[in-house]
Amino acid sequence: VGRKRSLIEDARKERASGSSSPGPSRGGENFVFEEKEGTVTLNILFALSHEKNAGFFKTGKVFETFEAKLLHIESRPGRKSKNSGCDDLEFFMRCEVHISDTDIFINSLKRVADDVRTIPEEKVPWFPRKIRDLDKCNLLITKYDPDMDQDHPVSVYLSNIARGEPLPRVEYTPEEVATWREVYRTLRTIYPDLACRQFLGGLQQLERECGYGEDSIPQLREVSAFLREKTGFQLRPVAGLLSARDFLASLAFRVFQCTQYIRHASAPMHSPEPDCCHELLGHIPMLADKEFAQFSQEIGLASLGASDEDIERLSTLYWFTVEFGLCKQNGTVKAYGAGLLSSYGELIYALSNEPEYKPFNPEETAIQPYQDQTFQPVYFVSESFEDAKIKMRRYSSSIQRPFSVRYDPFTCSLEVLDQP
Ligand code: HBI
Ligand code: NLE
Ligand code: FE
Repeated sequence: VGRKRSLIEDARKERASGSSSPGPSRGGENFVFEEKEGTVTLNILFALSHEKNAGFFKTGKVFETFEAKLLHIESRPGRKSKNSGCDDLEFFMRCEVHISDTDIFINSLKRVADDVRTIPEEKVPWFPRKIRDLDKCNLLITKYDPDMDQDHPVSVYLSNIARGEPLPRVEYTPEEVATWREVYRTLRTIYPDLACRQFLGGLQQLERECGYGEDSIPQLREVSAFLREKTGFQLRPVAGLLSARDFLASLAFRVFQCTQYIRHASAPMHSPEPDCCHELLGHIPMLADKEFAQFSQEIGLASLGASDEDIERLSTLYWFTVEFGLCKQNGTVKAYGAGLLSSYGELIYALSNEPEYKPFNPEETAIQPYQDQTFQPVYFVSESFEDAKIKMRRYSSSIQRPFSVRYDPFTCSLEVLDQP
């Protein structure tokens, strides 16, 4: 406490002598944000030149003295090091301090470090700009529980888009192929009555051109090549559930993240989590349709840099359309959602008169609570694909973002245009 007092005194003297600008009280000229319970969060950048190298520990003392709660720390070679060859470092620290200490804290840092600056909070969450940035999404897997499937080992491969590696082949066991056969055979009998036209068309092409059938589990490598020719979508193997933000972002690049393992043999008719039956039978035939591919990409584009709340709403919309959507065709209701088309149990149930139907309307659908463990109690019915696409576009354009994005298919990258 004594030390803190003397630092504060020093800083006060400095301020009184006019060597640092006074500024208004709370935070002064510094960027402060997230004010809560008397503390503020600061993003601080500073450099330590070669001569002041021991200075890092002095800055640590300042943090200690002001009881700054460190939230994040990063270092990188400083700007000066490039020109002069000296090995200075730049530090980025995010921390919480008491509101009333803000100015003094920063002035104290200025005494031991160079180029001390506070920088405003990033208003826009990070998002991939180039297709190769999707490789950075590897580590953000949530909910993946390796203990879940002990008698059912999962080989996890993550391929790297940037390196253009061929998609890994998986040797499925005879038991796994038997599960696939059962799923394929039972679903295949009910598709003609219950699946939408686009799905049936896609599946037929896959059977003709891509070796789809009950005897073997198609490999992502072949399926990805097939899809690229049809709609430009490509597949990327993934070990389990990604965060909704990462998952949706990949759609913006026409990349679909696919699991490669198969559901447990004891429950072939429904799996709460995605598996290769779900991806290959539910999603792939739909992604071979141009209009649906476009619809999927547009959800992805709308998600880039969106707030957490908007991501939540978009993933709910994704859920009730791409996963569990129903649409009218020739006066009857058909399934186009992948979660339905890969689950014999839920496909029959969704098109029975048990569940509730509501008309698809993005504003309302986006806030419908859902659960992912068993059948949905409510489904949303679109008048047609075209109708769903138009409504979704209108909804997406109402999402507030300080920029707009345009996808350049030639470079597989985004043009981000600032909007003041
Ligand atoms: N991750 N691998 C994978 N597959 C999904 O279908 C998936 C996901 N993460 C999030 C997610 N789906 C849902 O939140 C969607 O509603 C976006
Ligand atoms: N319920 C689906 C199935 O059994 O195939 C999977 C849904 C994944 C969201
Ligand atoms: Fe899915």
